[in-house]
Amino acid sequence: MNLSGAGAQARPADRPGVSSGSVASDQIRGAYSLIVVANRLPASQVVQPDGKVEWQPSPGGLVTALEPVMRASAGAWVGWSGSPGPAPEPFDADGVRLVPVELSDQDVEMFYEGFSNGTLWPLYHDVIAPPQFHRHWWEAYCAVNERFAQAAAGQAAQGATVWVHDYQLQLVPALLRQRRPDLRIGFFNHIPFPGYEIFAQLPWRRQIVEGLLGADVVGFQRRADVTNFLRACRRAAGARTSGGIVRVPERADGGERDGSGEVGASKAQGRRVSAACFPISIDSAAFGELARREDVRARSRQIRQELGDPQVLLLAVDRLDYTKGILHRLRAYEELLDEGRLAPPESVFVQVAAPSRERVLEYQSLREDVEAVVGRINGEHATLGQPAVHYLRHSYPREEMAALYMAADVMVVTPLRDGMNLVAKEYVACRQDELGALVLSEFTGAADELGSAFLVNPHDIEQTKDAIMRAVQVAPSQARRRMRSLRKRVRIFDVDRWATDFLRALNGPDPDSHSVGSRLHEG
Ligand code: GDG
Repeated sequence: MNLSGAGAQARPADRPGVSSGSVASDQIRGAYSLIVVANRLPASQVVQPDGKVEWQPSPGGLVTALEPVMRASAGAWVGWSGSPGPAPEPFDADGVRLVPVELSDQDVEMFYEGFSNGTLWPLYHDVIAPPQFHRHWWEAYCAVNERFAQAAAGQAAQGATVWVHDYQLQLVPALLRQRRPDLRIGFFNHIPFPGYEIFAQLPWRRQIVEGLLGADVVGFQRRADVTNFLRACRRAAGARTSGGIVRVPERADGGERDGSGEVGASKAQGRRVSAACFPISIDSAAFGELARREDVRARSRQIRQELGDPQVLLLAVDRLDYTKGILHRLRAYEELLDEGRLAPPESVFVQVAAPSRERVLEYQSLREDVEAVVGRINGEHATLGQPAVHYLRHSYPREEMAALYMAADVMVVTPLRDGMNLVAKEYVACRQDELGALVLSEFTGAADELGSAFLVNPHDIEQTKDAIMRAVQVAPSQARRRMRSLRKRVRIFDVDRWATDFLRALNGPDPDSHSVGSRLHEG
C-alpha cells in the first residue's frame, strides 16, 4: 500500500456524503460500499526521531487480499493506528480510505491488553493461560466496540457491505445493525471459538453471542469452531439453530432483541444468521515469487553456510506467544539432543520469536522461560561458535523469512492451539523445490487442510520427537510426494479465494449457500 500521498486527499466529488471525521453521527451515511473494520489499520503511525509522524504500511495477507477488491468498490478500512491518543483525520492510501479510531492509553490498557488479550485470547485458546475477568475491562471493551461501530456506520453507503474482523470487535456487528439495519454485515473470527464448557466461564457470554449475531454471516477458521459457536448460540443466548443457520427474532426497527432480554424468545421466524468456516490462507503466488528471486535464493544458501552447513536445519517461526507451544517444542528438541538422536553441529535449530504484547505479564514470563530453556540447552549442547539453538527475538523482512523457509529442512509448527497458522502455509508456498518437511500440530486450523504434514499432538513430547525424527529421515521421494500435495492445497486455496468465498457468502442471494466455506475443509 502506497502511503506517499497520505494526508486527507479528497475523494472524487461525485461521491455524495463522505463524512469528514473519524466518528460520524448516526444519521450520516458515508460513501463507501465495502468497509473493513479491524482492530488495526493496514498502516501504523510511527514517530520519527525528529518528532515527525509518518504512516508506514503494515502489509499482511489480509491487506493483500482485500486491497484489489476495496479499490474496485470504493473501500474504507476502519481501525486503530497503533498509537494511543487522538485519532488522525481519515485519509486515502492507494484508493482505500483509512479511517483511524481513537484509543487512549487507558483503552490500550483495558480494552486491548486487558479484555482482548488478558480475557478473550487465553479463553478462546483453551485456557492455556488463565483468563482474567474484570468488569472494568469489559466496560472498556463495550465502549471501544461502540466507537468502532459508530465510525463504520458513518462511512458506509446505503446498503454497503461491512466486514468486521476478530475477537477484539465481537460486539460491533449488533451495534452496527442497531444503527444501520440497511447494511450487510459479516464477521470473521481469526482465532478459535472455544468449546461451550470453556466459553461459559465468560461472565458476558450472552452479550458476546448477541453481538456476533448482529452479523449476517459469522465466519470461522475450522468446522469445529462453527459447531462450538452454534452451541453457544443455543446455550448462552437461547437461539434456535438449524444446520449452520441461527434464527434471530427481529423487531420492526431492525434490532433483534424482542424485549424479553432473550434472543429467540418470541418470533420463531426471524433474521437468519449463517455460521460457516472459511479457512484463511496466504498470498501463495507472492510467496512463490519471493522464493524464485535470485537474491532470496542466494540469501537462503548463505544462511545455511552461516549456520555451518548443517546436515539438518530445523526452523520454527512464531510470535512469542504461549499458544505457540515454544516451550514444548524446545523440550522435545532438548530430549532429542540428550538422547543423541540429534547432535550439533550436524543438526541446528533456529527459533525465530517475533516480539509480541510485551506489556502483558504472561508474555513477559513466557519470554523469561523461553530464554532460560534456550540458555540451558546451549549450556549443555553448544560448542564454541556452534549453538544448538539459535534464538532470534526479532521481526524480519519478508525476504528474509522466505530465505529462512527455503533453507530449512524441517519446519516445526507445534502450537498448543492456533486458529489457522499462516507460517505453515508460507513454508509450503516457498518450497518450489518440493523438498523440506512440515511437522504440524493437530491443534492448528491448518492441520484440517494440510494432512500430508507430519501431524502431532504437541503435548505428547514422545510423539513430537518421533515426528521430528521421521521428518528428518524421510526419503526424498516421500518428502516430495507430501510436499506436492501440501503445495497443491496452498496454491488453490489462497487468501484471494478465502476473501472471495466469504464476500460471496455475505452478498450471495441464498443465505443457505453460505455453507460453501465448509467445503474448503474437504480434500
Ligand atoms: C492470528 C491467529 C491465524 C512472524 N514473524 C515475522 C513475520 N511473521 C508473520 C508470519 C505470518 C504471521 O506473522 C503470523 O501469522 P500466524 O497465522 O502464524 O499467527 P498469528 O499472528 O497468531 O495470527 C492465527 C491468523 O491470525 C490469520 O487469521 O492464522 O491462527 O492466531 O504471516 O509470516 N513476518 C515478518 N517478519 C517476522 O519476523 N515479516
